Parts: sequence; C-alpha cells; structure tokens
Amino acid sequence: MKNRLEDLAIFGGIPTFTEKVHVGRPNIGNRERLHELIDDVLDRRWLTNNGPYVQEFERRLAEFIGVKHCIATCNATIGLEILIRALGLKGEVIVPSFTFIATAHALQWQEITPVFCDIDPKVHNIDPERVERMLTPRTTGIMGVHVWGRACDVETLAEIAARRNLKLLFDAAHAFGCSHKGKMIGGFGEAEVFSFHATKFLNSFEGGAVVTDNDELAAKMRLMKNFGFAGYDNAIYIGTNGKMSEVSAAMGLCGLESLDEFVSVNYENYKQYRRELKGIPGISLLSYDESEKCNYQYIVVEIDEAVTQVSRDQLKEILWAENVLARRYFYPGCHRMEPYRSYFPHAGTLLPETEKLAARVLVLPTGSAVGAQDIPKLVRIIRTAIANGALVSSKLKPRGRAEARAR
Ligand code: T4K
Repeated sequence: MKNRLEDLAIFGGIPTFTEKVHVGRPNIGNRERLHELIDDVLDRRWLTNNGPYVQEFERRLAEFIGVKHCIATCNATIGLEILIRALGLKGEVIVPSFTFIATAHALQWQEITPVFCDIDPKVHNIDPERVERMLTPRTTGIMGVHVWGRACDVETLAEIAARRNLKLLFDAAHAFGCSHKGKMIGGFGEAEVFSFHATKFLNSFEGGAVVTDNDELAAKMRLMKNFGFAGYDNAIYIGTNGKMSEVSAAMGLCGLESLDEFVSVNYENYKQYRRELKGIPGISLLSYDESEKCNYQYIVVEIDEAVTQVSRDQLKEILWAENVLARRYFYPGCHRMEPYRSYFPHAGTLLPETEKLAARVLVLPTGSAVGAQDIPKLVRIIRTAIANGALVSSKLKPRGRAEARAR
C-alpha cells in the first residue's frame, strides 16, 4: 500500500500493479461451454447469415427485455445506423455530446446533423429541459443515451417527442440488464440499441442488437441488415451488412448464462469502491439506484479539483504510472471531435455542463478481471495523491510544461 508521496510510481516508486489494469476488460463466462458452442458452429458449417445461434440469441434477448423483436447486429454502431435509416430520420437529430463518438457518427454517416444538447449534470444524461431549445424545423428525432446504464428521463423525452411529432430512439449501449421504474431498458421509444462489444457488460466479441415492439420497423430492419434481400435474388431496400456471426452469438449466449455472476462481481466491486472512496475529499462516486436492475458496469468518479487540488488529468497520469488505465470517458465531448468541432466551432457555448463534466470524470476498472484485493490498493493511490494534493499538483505542473515544450 502506498502511503507516502515518494511511493507513487509517477515520482519514482514501483508501480502498484505489475500488469496493466484496464477499464473494459471483457467478462468471459464458462469457457468450456463456449468451446462446445463453437464446436457446434464448426460442425454445422453454418457460420453466419441468420444461423441458429443468432436466432436463439435474439429470442433470448427479446424475452429477457420483454420486447417483441430483437435484431442482432455485428455491432451497435451499425445497429444505430440501420435504425436511423429505417425510421426515416433526416435533417437534424438531437443527441447529447456527452457520449461515445459512435452515437453522433451514426447520424453524420447518413448526413444527418447531430445537434448536441447539454446534459443534466446530476445524472449525466441528456437534459429534456434543454432539448426543446435545440429544436428547429429540420429536427426529425431525439436520440437519448442511457449513459452508464442509468436511464434517461424517458417520460419527459417521450412527451416532447409526441408533442413535436418527432421520433424517439435510444442508444442503450451501456444499459443491457438495467431497468427504469421496473421496466427493462430496451422497451422505450421507437426502438433501442444495445452494444455487445468486448468491453460491455454482456459481450459477443463484437455485436449489438436493436429491440422494438414495432412490427413494421422490425421487418424493415431485418431486411436492411442483410443487404435488403427479401429472398434469393431480390433486394427490395437499400441495405447493408449488419449481420452477427454464429461465433458471436455463441459468445453472447454463453455470457447470458453467466449474467448473474457478472452482475454480482460488478455489484461487489461497486460496493467496495464506495467503502474505500468514502471520505476522500473532492471525489464523488456515481451512484446507482439499487431498487432498479443494474449492471454496475461502470465505476465513475467525479473529481472536484477545487477541493482535491489535483486535476482529473493529473490523477489519470498518476494512476497510469501505477498501471491502472483509468479512462476519461467521454472527454472531450463529441462536439470537440472531428468533424463536429470544425462544423460547429462554438457548440461548447451551449454545452456548459457537458464541458464541465468532461473535465471532471474518470472511469475506474471493474468487472471480473478486477479482484477484491485490487480495489483497496487502487484507491490508496488516489487517497495518497489527494492527501498531498497541492504538492502533487505543483510537482506535476512543471513536468506538464516541459512535456508541452517537447511536443
Ligand atoms: N454508443 C455508446 C454510448 C457507446 O459507449 C458505444 C461503444 C457505442 C455506441 C458503439 O458500440 P459498438 O459499435 O462498439 O458496439 C470502447 C469500446 O470500443 C466501445 O465499444 C465503447 N462504446 C467505448 C465506451 O469504449 P475505446 O476506444 O475506449 O476502446 P479501447 O480499445 O481503448 O478499449 C477500452 C479498454 O478495454 C482498453 O483499456 C483495453 C480494454 N480491452 C479492450 C478490448 C477490445 C480489453 O481488455 N480487451 C478487449 O478485447 O472504446
């Protein structure tokens, strides 16, 4: 345990962890079961194109979420693109900037302008009160993102969408296994999109799914994910290749069997972080509503530099030196990345809460690759750095300037 400043690796101490500790280390279920399923796939010689495991995965997901239709895709980004196209969105769509870049890119890829709306800083999600201010005659939809698996204010967004005749959809990439007022996320808006990327709570290596209760929309998306083919030799829509492979579905099915275990590991880690972080001035841990179903996949802390005196970026550097690869999701905000920063150079003036949060937030490692013994060691690094905040900051600042000069 590191109690003294000189013990910190950034000041010459030995790194706490010999191997890198990642945010987003994949949850891997029962390997033997996975090998069995993969053997089946190979024996069947049916590797993709709506194979039996994809169909089973879709059935199980729809049942789990309580929706009529689930369309598995090769990843969530393509799932979003297909949904956006199938809904006929055009012109402008309101989205938060505090999200992974894929949310905005899925729109821009189809030449639809993502109009970035600020967030409610208490919940990190799109602020419905600000949505209305961003609407123009070109607006065709609102895309909420359930950041960290915590639901958006779906009721208010639905009310605005209905009143203004807009389509409402959700990027639920983080929210598989989470509920809102007792109803599973996946059942809100016109449709929702999950990600089963390796780093997600449930993974299928790469993968995603669009879920909806709308029969017509579902039928359209099924065609669109398979080039628009309505049968042999007959494409009836413009389509793309959004198919999930059988091996991915096998991984997803395997993960579903271990879901309770994944939640319980994440929940225990979350509680342990909460205990360990308690009382560190200027550090607040994002909390989950335990009366809802939650995947506890993200351990998110906010750093109030006025109190800690160490900035979020300095803390990140300190942790990286200890081999803890904490991440600044979603710094700097989509509006500060290309092409959006060139298109809308002043967008930040309308996104004050996004900008503040993007400068404060740090995501810490969790999941089944993080052991109970790791968390106290990791938090001790933070505690030691902040206990000596002013000194740490002054020691790191000149280094920052020297590095900047070297660049
Ligand atoms: N919407 C939202 C709100 C999202 O967060 C995302 C994806 C999407 C849409 C799009 O979903 P997909 O199209 O990907 O299905 C990572 C993930 O790649 C990305 O899926 C995820 N969000 C985002 C939040 O995180 P990066 O660029 O940070 O990935 P990377 O390569 O830096 O990996 C993150 C950490 O995970 C690293 O420390 C290494 C570790 N890792 C990663 C992989 C792939 C592993 O330990 N093993 C692995 O196999 O985006």
